[in-house]
Amino acid sequence: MSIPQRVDEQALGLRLDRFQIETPSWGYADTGTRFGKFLQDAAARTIDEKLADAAEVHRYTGCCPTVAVHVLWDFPPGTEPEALAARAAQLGIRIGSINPNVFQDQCYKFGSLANRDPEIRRRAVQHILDSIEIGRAVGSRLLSLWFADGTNYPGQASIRQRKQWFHEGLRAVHDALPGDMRMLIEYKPFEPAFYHTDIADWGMACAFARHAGPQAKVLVDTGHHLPGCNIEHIVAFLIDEDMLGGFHFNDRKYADDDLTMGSIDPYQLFRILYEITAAEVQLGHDLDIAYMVDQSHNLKPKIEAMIQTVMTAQEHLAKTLLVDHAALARARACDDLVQAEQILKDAYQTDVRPLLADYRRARKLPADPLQAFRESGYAARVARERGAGKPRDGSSYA
Ligand code: PSV
Ligand code: MN
Repeated sequence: MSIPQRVDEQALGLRLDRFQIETPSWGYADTGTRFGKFLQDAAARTIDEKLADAAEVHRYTGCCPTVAVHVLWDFPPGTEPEALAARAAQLGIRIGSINPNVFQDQCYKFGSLANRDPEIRRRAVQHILDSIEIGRAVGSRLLSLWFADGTNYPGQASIRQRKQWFHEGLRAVHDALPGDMRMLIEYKPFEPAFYHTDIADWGMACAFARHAGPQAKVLVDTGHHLPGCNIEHIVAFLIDEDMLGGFHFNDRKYADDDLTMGSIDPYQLFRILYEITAAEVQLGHDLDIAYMVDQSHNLKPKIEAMIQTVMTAQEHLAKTLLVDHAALARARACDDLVQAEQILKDAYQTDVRPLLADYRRARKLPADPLQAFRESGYAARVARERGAGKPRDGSSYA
């Protein structure tokens, strides 16, 4: 199916120009499952290498100028945030969202902001406040919060008490935000907690954000939903409440699988992005949403997988920009369900790859970023450099 004549390709290009996607530092490092890690020679070992890899993704795609950082993983003691920001700038990118980590230290075994020990709650808040300072130092305007807090057994703790502790902690964090920094609250139904999770779904995240203050919004990680969940409905609802702050893009088959965006259910990705486009068309302006990838590819080569993700995101946004909104309104006005669905499907089934190739050529980018990266030799070169001293046993490689 070809691009319909009524589509303004210039406007479509300009919307794509404004669709910037943040990639995660942790997506360039060796990762695994709880059963072990399979190492890749080319995987980044340090934050400098992660930044270099992120810069490669931006070089070929032109739409990934920022990198999300995870404070404990990327700022080992002695790291100068300003120096890191300067190194990113030299590579042509910037530090994006700051992700505090109040889940891996031993003290958080029974929770962070919901820990029954006030000293641990205080420590968790302090770490987040320190993360805000890092954000300030690197020029970031996004604090992205995810908590592993929860319980494993009925009776283990008072769910209501823990909720109140969360309100307190998040309010304290919000009070410390600079005026131009936004805080995003991410939810997840389970894992690592297996009975109840303190911020388990969008409604809880939304209530916590509202209670915390006006700079707090909800972050939707597409992998953090139970099977069958209608994610686009959540997205539409949050948009209408002016509470959608950002995404962590990935795909899932079973749980939080961290699979490549659109690899399992591309039509779902289209339906999610369509809700954004529909709202933007109706409102006449872009929504202020942070688009971020949260994927750790255990088996795929990391940079290639990231480029593949970004291209998939652009393709699906482009498809939503082809929807004939006027025809859809007419179909809805006479309850023509078949025609309404067909209008979405026509857009979804259009092959936008030639259009995107032209779009990229016009911006002096490779028409096929993935192919261009593959031909660049970067992966083989860094594999030689980084793979040399790497232990062969994944379990002993931190
Ligand atoms: C948790 O599953 C999560 O989605 C959060 O966003 C973390 O920051 C990220 O993954 C990395 O572990
Ligand atoms: Mn996430």
